[in-house]
Amino acid sequence: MAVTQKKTILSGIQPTNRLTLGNYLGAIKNWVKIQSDYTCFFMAVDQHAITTRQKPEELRENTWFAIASYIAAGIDPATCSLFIQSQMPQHTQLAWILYCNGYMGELNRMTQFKDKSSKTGANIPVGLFTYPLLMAADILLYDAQLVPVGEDQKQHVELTRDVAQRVNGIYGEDAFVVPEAFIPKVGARVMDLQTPTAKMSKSAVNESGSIFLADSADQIEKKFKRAVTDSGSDITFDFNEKPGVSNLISIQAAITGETIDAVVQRYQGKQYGHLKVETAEIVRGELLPIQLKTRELLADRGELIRILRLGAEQAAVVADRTLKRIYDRVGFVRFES
Ligand code: ATP
Ligand code: LTN
Repeated sequence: MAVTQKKTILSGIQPTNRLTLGNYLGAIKNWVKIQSDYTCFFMAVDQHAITTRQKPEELRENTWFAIASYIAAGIDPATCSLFIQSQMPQHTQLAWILYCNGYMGELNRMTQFKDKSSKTGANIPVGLFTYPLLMAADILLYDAQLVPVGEDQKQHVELTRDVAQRVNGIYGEDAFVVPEAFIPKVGARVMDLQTPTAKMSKSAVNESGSIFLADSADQIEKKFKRAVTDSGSDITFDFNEKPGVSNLISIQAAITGETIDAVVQRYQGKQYGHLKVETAEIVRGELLPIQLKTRELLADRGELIRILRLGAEQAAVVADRTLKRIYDRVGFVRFES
């Protein structure tokens, strides 16, 4: 009987703040759904996080929180490798080789770099510029075929493909596995509740537009009640005409698993107020068990450490293999130990 090997997926979130509903619906919930079909690597990318200034104590706490949230949301540490990026030195080792094969011009075209560097003032950290190549290293190190990310990260995965193909052209076709972005259909883009034309983000200046996974029931209710809606009173789905209303509809669909049309149907003849209150209820119901489990896990660091040690060990098997392969291809002297 032919043994079909599972494909490998890898993804990560920056622990730059407490995670948001956007991170959950755009990333983690999707990971949970697909985890049994793939060999999975999920991490907290703390090295990416320091491309913007972080307070050390907050970064550490947010990193623990991210890992606890993954598990609380349903990532199974017995079948997925869960780890923290900075605990795997192989990522920056491979990144150096990619820095020598990526081009200034292609990094300059990255929209996230343009956005973030426009906000730093005159002193733009080098890491903000080279960031996509560290992300490429994260992905290529594990021979990942699929990279589950939101729309906003597609450009970085495209860059990873370009660099991987370039390296393969120079050092041999099987140096790297060329990955693909894997973008969920529903819930791919959760928008800010106050500015529904911008994506919900952990580091938004106005926190009332973001739902954090740690928000209380009361905070969730208040934020949805104050959510910006649109002119008119009909509940229809159209991100150009009605971004606020459409955002609430798509949040509901992402949680309940209904189609957008089914949610719209449920609101025929109802008002914006109903939509807001019920979206808050649905979000609260989804987050409550995750919050309880996260708290439990954070109170037991010993268990989290056990999970992370195991994840790092599993990850190291693949990462070391790739790094050796690439070191040999590039021409670095290596002694077998
Ligand atoms: P920051 O505000 O620090 O830039 P962020 O909240 O945008 O962070 P990232 O760490 O950049 O989040 O993203 C982690 C993952 O979550 C990515 O796969 C990203 O596509 C997804 N994601 C982030 N925000 C959203 C959102 N609003 N809607 C859907 N997916 C999102
Ligand atoms: N750049 C991504 C986070 C990230 C990532 C990765 C995602 C870093 N390395 C590897 C997928 C695979 C972000 O900001 N969301």
